[in-house]
Amino acid sequence: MQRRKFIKQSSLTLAGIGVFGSLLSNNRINEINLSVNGKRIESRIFELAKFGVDEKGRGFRVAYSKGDIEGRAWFMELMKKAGLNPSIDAAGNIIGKRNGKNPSLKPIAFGSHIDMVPDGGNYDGTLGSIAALELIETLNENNFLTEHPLEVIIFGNEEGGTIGSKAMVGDITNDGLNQKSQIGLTMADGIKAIGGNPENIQSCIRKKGDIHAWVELHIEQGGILEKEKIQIGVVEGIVGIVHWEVTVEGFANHAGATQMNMRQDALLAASKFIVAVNEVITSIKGTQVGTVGKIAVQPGAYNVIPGKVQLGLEIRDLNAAKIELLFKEIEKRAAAIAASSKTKISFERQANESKPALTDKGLQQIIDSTAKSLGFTTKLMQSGAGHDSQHVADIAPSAMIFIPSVGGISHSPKEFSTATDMANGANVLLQTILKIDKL
Ligand code: HGY
Ligand code: MN
Ligand code: MN
Repeated sequence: MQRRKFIKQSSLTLAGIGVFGSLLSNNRINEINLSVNGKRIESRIFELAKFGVDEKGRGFRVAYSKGDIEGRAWFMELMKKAGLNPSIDAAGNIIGKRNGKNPSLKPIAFGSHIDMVPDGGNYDGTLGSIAALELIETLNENNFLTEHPLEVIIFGNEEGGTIGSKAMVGDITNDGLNQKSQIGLTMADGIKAIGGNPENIQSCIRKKGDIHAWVELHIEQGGILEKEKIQIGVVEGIVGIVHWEVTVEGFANHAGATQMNMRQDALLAASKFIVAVNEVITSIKGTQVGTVGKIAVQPGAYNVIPGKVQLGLEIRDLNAAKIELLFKEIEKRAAAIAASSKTKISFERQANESKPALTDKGLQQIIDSTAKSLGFTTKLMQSGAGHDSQHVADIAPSAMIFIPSVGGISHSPKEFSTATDMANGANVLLQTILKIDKL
């Protein structure tokens, strides 16, 4: 009995060593069996959402704010625990690195951003960032070593003009650094606040060839995938975005004593301008969009005719020339409105614009075939939202994976994606990275 037991135990032990041994011999696991921990992704989405909540309970982890700094510190702690040895580059981007078997190969990079718009949602950018970390932890837990080194990149200030990714590809200018961020700091001061070094911004630049490939997982932020009941979006192109500060100058005067035909009402002119923007943008076929997203009226009193109005104009399209054409039309309409209302309408183009970018066709195919091999439905589509990927595309083959946004809502506290969709997206990202690694 004793002997039999001993033999039984020893064979189990041997078997154990055999299995354990094979686990240790890198990658004996069939990578297709690797899959992410969906619960951990979801719980971290809710964890990160706690940073930057303002006194009204609104999500306010806006770039360079206290919430952004705290959220980044929390994320970097997790990166440290995952062995990524996180650092912050001169533009404030967080970089985490994992060795591969072959250090001579260029890194495969993935990630996104964790800053948000004011009163925004909990999934825009955070999904791609948390999923990137999840990939590393899944590989760690399975002792899986890729051929290529891996890099997790969390870009700084995506929402305020994709500042970190523009800087990484050498596209940030002094004007861009002096432009005001959402919380009123200049971009340069904001970069300093998150641990960057704007005086030495060039040091963060990556050249063509420095990154083997870049893939970003992101929520769609629109309603197409949900409407067509498709699980995975394969992004083919990302729109260009241009912003203008628009100033309408009239003449502030007494609202009671000034006859209607004697007024230079800046807000009336601004209102006609806003309608004109919508008319110009919708006057031609296509998927272009144009928005006046912010307005400030001076002096802002019942009994004073507005003397000055500041507006924010944004135009987006996959075709940069069409953006210029539409803006020219809007300028013409503005001149006519100014003349008829005896006001002055001027435009100041903002430095931090984004060019349209097509994603890499080869990577699109890998994402598509990977998603299908995991049993998901897919759709090739463009992104109406801007992303860091459109800048990384300047220096490396880049691609994006979308998952559905419930109700097509984003940049809103109502933004939501299901845990299942998030895990689906993260698994497509994981298997895509492993496929790229083997090519
Ligand atoms: O504005 C955008 O399109 C992106 O969410 N930053
Ligand atoms: Mn985003
Ligand atoms: Mn966004």
